[in-house]
Amino acid sequence: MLTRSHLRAVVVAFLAVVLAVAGVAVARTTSLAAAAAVEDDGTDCPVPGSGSPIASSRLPDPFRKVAGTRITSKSDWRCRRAEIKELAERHVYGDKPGKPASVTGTVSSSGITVNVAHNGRSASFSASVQLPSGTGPFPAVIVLGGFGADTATIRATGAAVISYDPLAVGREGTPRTNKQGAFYSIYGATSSTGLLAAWAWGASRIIDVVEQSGGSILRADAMGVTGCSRYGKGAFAVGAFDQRIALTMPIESGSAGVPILRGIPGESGAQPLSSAYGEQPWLGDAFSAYTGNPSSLPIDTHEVVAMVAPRGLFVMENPHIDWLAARSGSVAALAGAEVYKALGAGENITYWSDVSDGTHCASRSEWRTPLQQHIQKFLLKTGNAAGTFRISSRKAGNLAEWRDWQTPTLTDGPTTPPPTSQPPTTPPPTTPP
Ligand code: MCU
Repeated sequence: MLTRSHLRAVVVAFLAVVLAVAGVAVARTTSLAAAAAVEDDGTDCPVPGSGSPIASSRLPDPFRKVAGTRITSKSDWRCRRAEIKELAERHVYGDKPGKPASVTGTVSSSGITVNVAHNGRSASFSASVQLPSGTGPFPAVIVLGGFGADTATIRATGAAVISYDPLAVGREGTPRTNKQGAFYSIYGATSSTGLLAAWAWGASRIIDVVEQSGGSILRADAMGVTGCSRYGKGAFAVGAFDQRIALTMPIESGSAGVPILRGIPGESGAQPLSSAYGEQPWLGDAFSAYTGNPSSLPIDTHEVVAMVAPRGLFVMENPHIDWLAARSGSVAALAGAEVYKALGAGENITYWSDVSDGTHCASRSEWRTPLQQHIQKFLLKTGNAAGTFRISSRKAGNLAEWRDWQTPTLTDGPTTPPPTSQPPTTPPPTTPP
């Protein structure tokens, strides 16, 4: 007979199961948003060396592997991302080498020094630090260049600001055959790597030093990045290429930043690809093959957006200046968001071009609150603001015009391993004649 105490025990057990399941769900959501503990968690992935030019005016399918089949599970994304990273380096940015043989340095409450040595060459650079009030260790936002992001807005949330001058790592104004700065002192002045990948490499070395510092002042596991204009291009590359970055916030990045490369030739007034390639050596030398025909690129920037997934991404764009290619920017974010959604992380991407002030890199009241909410959600872990798309009607791209693929429903579990080939069954003995 079912007594009252039996009933109570059943209810308690049921509640325990419900709470445990909910706990797992919460843990999963949190871990989805979390940054990885390493710069690149796909170094063990098989990456086919093809990635030859294609011919497609539509955006390549981010879910289709180089070998031809589509991924089916969320866990497949890790190695698909590794393929995209390889294509992005080979065709767009140039190679971003991993951690050099020696990275040393210091972190203090006012600055970070970085010393790098590799293959008998060495270089150093530094960044300044401004702490928020309160007691550390603090999360930190790496701010590239001197304009765009309002550092007081960042510090008011309780995060530190690391002011990083990327020009010390990859100088502007040099010919491609004689690139300068800390990166090129190590990898050579004729390296085919463009400035954006060099800047990204420098930011990764700053994070190495913060990691090695033991975390008493700054936390390496709660890092964000931002920058405006050319430094928005840089911030986007920093976040895409280092999975320790928990929050990426490119501002008004324009051509060679977030906007889809295929969209730029058809977007009236947008900075042409030849100009983005030629104004400064921002992109890798290999991109010269594509300035006139981005349709043959085996990749586009929606997949660079997807490289950030499932980590926090807040893309800010200005629809008042044609040169900034905000329509192509909205398509990159919309298409990249399909990967976020497939990974169950649709809440982690925000795109915002609905702003009133047309000044480039202005300090905008519209972005102040979402910027702080993003820092709270992804760095301080005290908020959970929803991801939003606020696309200005001035420059609203239409994703349907740009894709011929649909977003798959990815399974949660690991992929079913391909059937292992069975040893041939021994044929029955033939009766001798
Ligand atoms: C949007 O970023 C660039 C743009 O690509 C360049 O053509 C222009 O010269 O400078 C912009 C910028 O960095 O402005 C501060």
